[in-house]
Amino acid sequence: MTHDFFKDLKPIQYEGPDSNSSLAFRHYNPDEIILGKRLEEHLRFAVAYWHSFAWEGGDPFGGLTFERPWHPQDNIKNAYLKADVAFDMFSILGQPYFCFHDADVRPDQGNFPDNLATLNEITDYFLDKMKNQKTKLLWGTANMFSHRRWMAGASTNPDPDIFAFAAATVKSCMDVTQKLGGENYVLWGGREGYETLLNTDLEKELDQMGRFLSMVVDYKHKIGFPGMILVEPKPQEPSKHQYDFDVATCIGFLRKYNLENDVKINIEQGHAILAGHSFEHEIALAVSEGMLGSIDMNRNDYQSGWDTDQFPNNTPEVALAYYHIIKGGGFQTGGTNFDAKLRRQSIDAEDLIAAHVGAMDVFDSLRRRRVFGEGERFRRRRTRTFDQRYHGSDEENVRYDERKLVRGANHELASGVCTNDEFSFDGGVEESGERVFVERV
Ligand code: XLS
Ligand code: NI
Ligand code: NI
Repeated sequence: MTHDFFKDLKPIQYEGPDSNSSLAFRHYNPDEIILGKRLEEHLRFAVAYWHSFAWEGGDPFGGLTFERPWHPQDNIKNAYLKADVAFDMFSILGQPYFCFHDADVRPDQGNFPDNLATLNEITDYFLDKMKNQKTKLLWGTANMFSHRRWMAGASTNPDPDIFAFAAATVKSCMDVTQKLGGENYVLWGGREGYETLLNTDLEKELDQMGRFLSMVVDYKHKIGFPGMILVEPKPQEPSKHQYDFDVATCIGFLRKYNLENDVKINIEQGHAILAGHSFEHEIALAVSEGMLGSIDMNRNDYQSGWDTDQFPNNTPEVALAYYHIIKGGGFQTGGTNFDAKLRRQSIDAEDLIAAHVGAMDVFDSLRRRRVFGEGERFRRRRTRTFDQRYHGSDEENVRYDERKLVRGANHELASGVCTNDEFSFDGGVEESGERVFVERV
């Protein structure tokens, strides 16, 4: 340990389901082999630097509650101290990854050259630490929403100087992400949106955002960054309306600007809820379109209408979501980032560790094959009429035969079966004496 913040906490171990300790894993055993792979490699957990170390416990009604030794965060000395404590925590928790924004790790000195110099300095310090412990970087990103310069947006800002500032900022963050071997680069556009349509030209702003993202992709190729570029949807907050509303909107946007091969999606549970979707809906859609990148695994309180960024604590919800991820072939460059914060009265150092340990244990469901087996059975059963009649009997390798489908539909129409309002036609499959109907869509 480089600092006494965590006192004598020892690295967290797997103790099994009978353990009473909140500082031991009861269900998450990183070395357990599930579906041919270590659990740690399936889940690829990451700690978010911002909520764990930069957030001071404030909410809209009150300021900091945490009073950490590295506060105030306006000087480089405390940035070093914060880095020491962060990497101490990573070695206690043992999670494989972390994520950070530029603004989390260096003080803000109000101008680009000084901020760049301290960003480079601190990330060199990270690099040294990463040589001595196993923690890797899942993704880097730029905070282009907190400072007052971003009040009217970053890439969609009407001031060209701010657009240029945003471009330089992302370049600097991609450079340090590459230096640290980051596996992805994320863009979340909290201020890329609008407050009122009375002063906003949607077409112009979306083109500007498309141009910006194309520059990011060009730069990725220029420097040979091997990682994936990810965008993170969120429907609103802080903007009244954000352009990256949800997975479907992002896919449409990426296709419009021909970016769908270079950019994938980072899905956050809380943002899915804010958009009026379930988390698994967003994941299943991204998987089915080949667009799943990574996960921010922080949930919202269903009674609050904002991003509460809680650690996951709902086992069935996680089971349904990760069923789709595993079914889709699992993470490639992505992982499970806890973009989650403590409750503001959880001020003890060990709460930081206990919150992550509890969250990691919630992924228990992955160890239950039944979830996966049954999910598949139900899904196949729903489409079996189509599969058997039009796709052939090989369910693993279905091929859609449109001509056959049209011929079938014509036959049904001609034979007058299609008269019922409730059912568009009689599916006609006899199976153990049971008639199967296809519901009208
Ligand atoms: C905010 C976002 C943010 C991104 C990274 O709601 O979730 O934390 O993940 O900028
Ligand atoms: Ni997030
Ligand atoms: Ni969020």
